[in-house]
Amino acid sequence: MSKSLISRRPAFRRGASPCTDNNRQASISPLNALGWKPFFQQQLSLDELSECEPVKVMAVHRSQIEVAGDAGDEAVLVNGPLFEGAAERPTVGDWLLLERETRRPVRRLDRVSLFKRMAPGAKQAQLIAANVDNVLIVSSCNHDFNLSRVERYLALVKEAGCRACLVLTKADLDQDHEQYRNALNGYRDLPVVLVNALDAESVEPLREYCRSGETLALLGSSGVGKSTLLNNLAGTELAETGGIREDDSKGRHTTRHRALYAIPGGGLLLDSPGMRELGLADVSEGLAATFADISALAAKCRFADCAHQSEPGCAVQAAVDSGELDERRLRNWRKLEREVARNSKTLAETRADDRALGQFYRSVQSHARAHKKRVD
Ligand SMILES: Nc1nc2c(ncn2[C@@H]2O[C@H](COP(=O)(O)OP(=O)(O)O)[C@@H](O)[C@H]2O)c(=O)[nH]1
Ligand SMILES: [Mg+2]
Ligand SMILES: [Zn+2]
Repeated sequence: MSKSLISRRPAFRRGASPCTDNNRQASISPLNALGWKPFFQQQLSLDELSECEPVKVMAVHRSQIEVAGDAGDEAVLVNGPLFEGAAERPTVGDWLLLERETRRPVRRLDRVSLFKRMAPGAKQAQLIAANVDNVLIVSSCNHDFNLSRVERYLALVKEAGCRACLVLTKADLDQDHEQYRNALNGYRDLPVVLVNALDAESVEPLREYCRSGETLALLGSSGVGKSTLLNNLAGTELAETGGIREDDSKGRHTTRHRALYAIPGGGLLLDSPGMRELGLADVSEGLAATFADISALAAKCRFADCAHQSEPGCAVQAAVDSGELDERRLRNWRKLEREVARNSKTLAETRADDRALGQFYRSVQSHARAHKKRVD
């Protein structure tokens, strides 16, 4: 890639760059403010240490990637694979190594965490974000509030090993807060914060999730107030917000692309467009952790292969009967287990197809080479 493909610019989200005075005052290097950690540093060879520079992917567009690093913010144009052997495009939050002189991406560093989803009908998982530390699961105090959806997000968050907090927005519009608190009684390891996302003071408790050097992701349906939260935490209008369309209450998709925003004096915040379907794939452990209570009950069933339907001695059904286990929760666990199994099968088939196709190309190439040698 030639140098002309790279454009360097000053802070692309002005007033909110991690290189702003706020961080300088706290004497945090730009890289550390972006979340650079020993885990990433250890991956660099001696050559790479002298010849390359790490940058963080702040936004991914069709033909360019916005990155930030010690040198400020710049855009890397993408046409074709990002670097030799790159199987996939990087995602927001990824760390890339750029060649210092040419600003050409050399490789992507291993990730601490990765969020991905299966879009409906897709054969491959779509990457959502990498290297996220904390997650705010955002729902509003209205018909959007849905425990089964919270459990879906939790499976994803636990798989990635992130810390999560449930934020219930629009608390100013609904005064019956107790119903939400009661519904969440059983979720002891999930802190719940009710906020008016439009009010700066109200969102203050959420700052502990986006300290300097940390990356916080906002997950939730469209229209629940993710961008509003972001703007209030940043203290400036960084992301566009929009009202919910009255006719279908589906929410206008004002946030069009996924991007990381630097909070002055704090960490990075990921805002993404609402994903109507967050299909789960490769999250077996996260799912087991989210429903650990059901697994614990299942261990007490009389039969090791109990399907928890109508078998005698089923501890899971007994817990439903006694009211200890919510039947909705059991139904959702079954549904998500099936979904994970189905999507994992699709992913495994896609990988096998890709491998077979790769082998086919290699054999065609080697035949062609052998033929050429004979002709020569
Ligand atoms: N009254 C009230 N309105 C809110 C609150 N949070 C968001 N809104 C409004 O809900 C609409 C959607 O918010 P937005 O941040 O764009 O949602 P997003 O799609 O999740 O990013 C906007 O009109 C906001 O002003 C809240 O806590 N209280
Ligand atoms: Mg938004
Ligand atoms: Zn059972």
